Amino acid sequence: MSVKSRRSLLFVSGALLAVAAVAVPVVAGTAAADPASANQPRIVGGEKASLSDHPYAVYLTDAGGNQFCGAVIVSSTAVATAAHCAKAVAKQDIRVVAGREDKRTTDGQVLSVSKVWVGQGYSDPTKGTDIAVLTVRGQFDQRPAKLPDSGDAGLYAKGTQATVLGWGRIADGGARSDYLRSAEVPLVSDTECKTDYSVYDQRTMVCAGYAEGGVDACQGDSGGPLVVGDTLIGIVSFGDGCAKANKPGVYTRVSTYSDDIKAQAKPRLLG
Ligand code: 4AZ
Repeated sequence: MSVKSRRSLLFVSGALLAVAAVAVPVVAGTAAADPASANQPRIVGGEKASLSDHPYAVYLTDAGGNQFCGAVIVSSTAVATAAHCAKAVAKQDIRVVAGREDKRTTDGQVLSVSKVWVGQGYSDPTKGTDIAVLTVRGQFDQRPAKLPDSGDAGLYAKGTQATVLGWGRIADGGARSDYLRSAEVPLVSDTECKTDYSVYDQRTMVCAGYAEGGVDACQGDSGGPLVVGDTLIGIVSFGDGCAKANKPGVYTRVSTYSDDIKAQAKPRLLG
């Protein structure tokens, strides 16, 4: 979520208002020269993506079918998402939509949620541990993303090109994207991200984006995947606006939570 919208979100109690505040996409934006839009995400790029390349990309809706976040399949019965997404809507109202590239269709599956696990100690995206696992009723038809293991530290090297995926708003103040979109963003070093964000914590977060801005995740992409190949390395968490120079997207560092995610993702007899 955006640093600036976070404060207002804390005072919103209604689920629908929370959805509206959380909800907006994957953007490739430019820091607009137009002063009227300089402070808002300006989505000028990114591209339509295919679920045949990224079948594990899913989105979350409320009971009314309004998309409010992304998520990613991690087993036949579970998705990972951001903790701030899991907490935005009551468990009984969360739906996981899988196998649907275009929100206007009825393709794929809509599954309800039987269990919500939130990372231990989570309080706020800027304090880290913005991770949750939702167990669904039923089983996904799509294959899961891979989780990083201890041998995958190299995936987090500065400059690694990663892919962020999501369904979100793609025009300044406009409607969210009907289609899944993707953008390629390079990973940023811990030292650089710490200069960009004083709250940056290299144990629980990782940053991606160009110093000049222009390509980024944005509101509504929260909870969605940042992948290298089919390996999930990040979960969209927060940022200062979207696609601004020296304000890369901040993602939950999935490798820190691989064991927790695996434990939660195990198919259970009951659930
Ligand atoms: C959000 O509000 C959000 N530019 C997600 C990602 C970013 C900013 C805001 C990163 O969901």
